[in-house]
Amino acid sequence: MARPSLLDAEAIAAHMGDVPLWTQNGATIEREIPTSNFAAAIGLVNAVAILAEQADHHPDILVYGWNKVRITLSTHDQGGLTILDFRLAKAIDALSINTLA
Ligand code: H2B
Repeated sequence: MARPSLLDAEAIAAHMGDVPLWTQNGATIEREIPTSNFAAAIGLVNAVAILAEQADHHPDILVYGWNKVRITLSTHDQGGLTILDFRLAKAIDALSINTLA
């Protein structure tokens, strides 16, 4: 299947409107998710891993500060943001997450 191409700045701005919990950071988008405890953080990582495998699109995931998860999305083989990143961001947002905030 053809890989989607890079989004331009205008398209990125439009997609950012659909994912208000995410912040653009250069060629990536990021979401910080504080959860209730370490087990909830790991549960979230596992749920994201399943979505990533289904999409064949894989985020960087950092668990830190005992209960927080930072998810960073970018399309490595395109060197920036594509529709795949925004699709996965929306799928992550649709998870039922036991967050603190
Ligand atoms: N994930 C991300 N984030 N970027 C990619 O370019 C990417 C990926 N490529 N997951 C996929 C796997 C590619 O290596 C396979 C062959 O589809």
